Amino acid sequence: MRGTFITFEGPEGSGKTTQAKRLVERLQGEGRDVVYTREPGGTKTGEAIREILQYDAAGEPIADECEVLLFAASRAQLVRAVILPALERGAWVISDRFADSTTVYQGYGRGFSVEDMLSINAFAIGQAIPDLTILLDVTVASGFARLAKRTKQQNTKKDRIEQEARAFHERVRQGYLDLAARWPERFQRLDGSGPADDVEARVWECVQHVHG
Ligand code: Z5A
Repeated sequence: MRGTFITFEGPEGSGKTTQAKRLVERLQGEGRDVVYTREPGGTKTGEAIREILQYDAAGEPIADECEVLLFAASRAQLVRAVILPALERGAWVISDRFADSTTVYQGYGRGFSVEDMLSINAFAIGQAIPDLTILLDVTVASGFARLAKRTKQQNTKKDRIEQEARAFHERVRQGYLDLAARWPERFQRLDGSGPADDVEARVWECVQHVHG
């Protein structure tokens, strides 16, 4: 039997990584076969692409069209090398971002045609369509505040897309809300604000519905 594919989406600082990892631990605690992955990345090819995308590792500005295709290339590799094999053996796959990120960041954010982004995603993902997409919704201001705190605590620098203007991130958030309304059977929009334990409880309740 095919496994279960859950993706986490949301604006910066919405708590995707925190909650995706907590869900992995919870499912593993039940003795389930669980694979965690993240985008861009998750394979050797994908992690090399991530370095280019996040920190201009190639040493030149990236054209917006190139950015779209690099995200898609990373995803295509992840799907064939990790996600589909795991689903075929019946595992749970939990992904920290997936195709919807391209639709909102490059479509709504950069201004490319949303339908074009959907076509590129369809080519990249093939049969790897998520069973459930958890949209962790927070305001742009609160997501930014969490990231500012982390940047200060860990002395890290902002990546290329984090540096985009506030209006870009507002379009991204609106894009997610539009996608959640367009595909209500796949998306679950959850309030990502408040303590992480409270958000975790909301996520777990939602996952119970697809629990095999
Ligand atoms: N991107 C794209 O443009 N197109 C694509 O197709 C794809 C991606 C796949 C990936 O960056 C970037 O690529 C991203 C989108 C773009 N751009 N940006 N900007 P990433 O993977 O490095 O970063 P991210 O996905 O945006 O994640 P993030 O910024 O690290 O946030 P998060 O994963 O949603 O949150 P977190 O890491 O779990 O938590 C952030 C901080 O908040 C951290 O210090 C936590 O301890 C804290 N936190 C978490 N939960 C809470 C609660 N509940 N209360 C208080 N504090 C909390």
